[in-house]
Parts: sequence; C-alpha cells; structure tokens
Amino acid sequence: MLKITAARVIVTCPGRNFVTLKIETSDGVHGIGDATLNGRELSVVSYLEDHVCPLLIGRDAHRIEDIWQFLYKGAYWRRGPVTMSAIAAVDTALWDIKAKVAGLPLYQLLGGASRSGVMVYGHANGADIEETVAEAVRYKDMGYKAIRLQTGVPGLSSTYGVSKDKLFYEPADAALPTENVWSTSRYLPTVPRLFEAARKVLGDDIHLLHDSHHRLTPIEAARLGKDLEPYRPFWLEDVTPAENQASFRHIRNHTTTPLAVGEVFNTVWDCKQLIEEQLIDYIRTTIVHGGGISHVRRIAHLAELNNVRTGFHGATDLSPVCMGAALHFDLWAPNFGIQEYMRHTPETDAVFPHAYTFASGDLHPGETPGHGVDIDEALAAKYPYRPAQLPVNRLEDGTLFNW
Ligand code: EZ4
Ligand code: CO
Repeated sequence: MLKITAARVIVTCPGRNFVTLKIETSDGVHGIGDATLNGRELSVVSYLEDHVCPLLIGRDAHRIEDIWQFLYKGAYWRRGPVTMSAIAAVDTALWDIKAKVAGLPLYQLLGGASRSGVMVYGHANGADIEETVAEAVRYKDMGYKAIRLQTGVPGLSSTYGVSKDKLFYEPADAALPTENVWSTSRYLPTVPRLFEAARKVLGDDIHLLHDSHHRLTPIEAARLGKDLEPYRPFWLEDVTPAENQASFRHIRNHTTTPLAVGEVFNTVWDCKQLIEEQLIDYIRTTIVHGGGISHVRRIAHLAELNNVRTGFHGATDLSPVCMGAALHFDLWAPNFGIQEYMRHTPETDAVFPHAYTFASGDLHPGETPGHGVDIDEALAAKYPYRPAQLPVNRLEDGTLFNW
C-alpha cells in the first residue's frame, strides 16, 4: 500500500491562472495534476479543497480506478466541468505517481509508444488575410506540419482567435468579461478567401485547420464546410454549440470537410451520439476537462471503434501539466490524430519544468518517469491569483450570442 499523506491545491498566475493538485505519499513520491478551468478557476479549487482532498488522505495511491469511481459515483452529482476537472486532477496525479514508482514514462504504462512523435498544430492569426498568411509562413518555417488559421473579419473590431501577441493568445483578458461583436454574414465569406490565399502561398504539403468557436447554425456550418472543400482543410472545429448532438447530422449530410468537436465536453456522455453515429472525425476532449486519463481513455476507445481520432485541446489555459499528460496519451493512443499546441509563456514554463520537447512539427513527452512535468512551488508562490474571465459576444444589434 502506497498511502496518500497529503493533497494540496496550488494556485499560481505566471501571466495567467493555473490550478494544480499535488498529491504526496508515504514513500516520498509525489504526483501532480492540472485542474485549471479557464475563468472559473476558484470553483474547482473549492471542489478539491472542501470536498475531495480530505477524503484522499490515507487511501492507496495505486488504486487509481477505485478512487476515480469513488469520486465520480460517490459525489452523487455526476458530470459537469467543475466536477470532472477536479476528478481529472486527482487521476492525473495518481497516474504520475504510479509511473514514477514503476520508473517508467507514463506512455509505457498505457501500452507503449505507437509512433515516434506527436504531430501538433500551431496558431497563425492576423488582423487580415495577408497578415494571417504571413504568420502561417512563419509557423511553417518553424517546422510545423499543421497550422490553424484565424483572421480578423472586415467590419468587426475583434474576433475569436486573433491576438495582439502572435505566439501567446490569451482570451481571458479582464477581471470582468470583455464584450466582442459578432456578425456571421461578415464572417462566412472571409474564411474561404483566407484558405484560398493560404493554399496559394503554403502549397498542398501542409495541414490547415480552422475554429468557428461555436458561432454557426447547422446549415451555416454546412455552407462553410462546402465552401472550404476545395482547400482540403484538416478540420473545421466547433462549428455549432454541441449540446444538441443530433444537429450534426445536418452538417454531416452536406459536407466532406472533417469536423472536430469537444473541447468543452467533460464526459463520454457529451459525445456518445456524435461518435457512435460517426458525425465527427476528431474528438477534442483532453485530460484536464475530461475526468483524467482514466476517463478520456474510455472516450478514445469508443472513438476508435467508430473511426474517430483524437485531436486534443491544447490552448494556453491548459497548463503544462495537462500538456505533459496529454502527450503521453497521444504517443500511445492507436487512434491519435493531432494535438493542439499553443505555447506557454517563458514565465509559465519556468513554474512548470517539463520533459516534453518540440522538434520538426512534433512534440515528444520525454523519457522522465511519470508524466514528466513538475511544479516549482517557490516560484509559483510569487504569482498570486488574478481574477480573469473569458469574453462574451454580442450581435451587432446587441443580442447576446455565443463566444
Ligand atoms: O477558446 O481554451 O481551440 N481552442 C480554443 C481555445 C478556447 C480557450 C477557452 O478557455 O477554442 O482558444
Ligand atoms: Co477551439
């Protein structure tokens, strides 16, 4: 028995907020898990500190599955982003501990490497098409094999995915939500023009992606998918809000553009129909918001049976701890597709020393026992929590819309 002796939550803000759970054991081995829920961080801190940490003390750290079931079934109130992020943090920390005790990098415990590296996509964005394409060229020159393209929309002062700082996009930019303005009719013709320009400059030998960030109706999404077909996008992401899984049937019936969904999902139940009816091509739910490795593994297995591949969320609000764990998963998962990679700032990287490295368009999790990511607690303490929320979006007539 490897006794859990302590479970502590560490909140730090090296440029943005991160919540980390640290679990310590009687053998002196510790593990960490990411619990960051962007804009709602302190609700997960409370869930962990007030309700989860006390019941971990004294349990056997090796019984990962039993602890997962205890936290999921034992709460009575199942699912939801707060609950599942908290469970994910525990699960990730316990897998970290088990792999450290075994003296193996985590991917070996999952079943070993299925590939030599994890293909990632970076984010090229600009105020207009020309600037976005120039950014994409810069990413190609950095070695990226896949690039997400987001551009400003003529007539709109700001839009999702377009930032001032090119390498580090950060939408949670104010203590109270910033208000953006949206127009689907201005947006829809812009994206095919962007892709046409990008293909001309970048050629065919690169994967191009785009994120609609939940802003279209199914029929608008179908139109965009059809308009993008000549430019062979790798995927079109989050075309509509996905609470209504059946609405993807309409989109699917109209376009062969591959679809990616799921960064806001937190259990297999959110995507069961999407996967079983093969309505999507990539599932994006990653470790921190999907109940940890133990639950995301169930999602990935269901996906594999239905020709759906993984394409995990990897924005900057997912900490390096989540990225490390995700990369071990990606290196193993037989149905891995691609991994999103938004770089963290140097301040964040210093707080979370990690074994993963980038080379030639791939990330590799490294060979350090565990998931290979740690936290420098003394440095973390120098960056206290700062309130920051995600923006909201309104139509031009003031109607509150999806961000
Ligand atoms: O807006 O992670 O594909 N990536 C995204 C992200 C999300 C943020 C929200 O916290 O959509 O940029
Ligand atoms: Co997205």
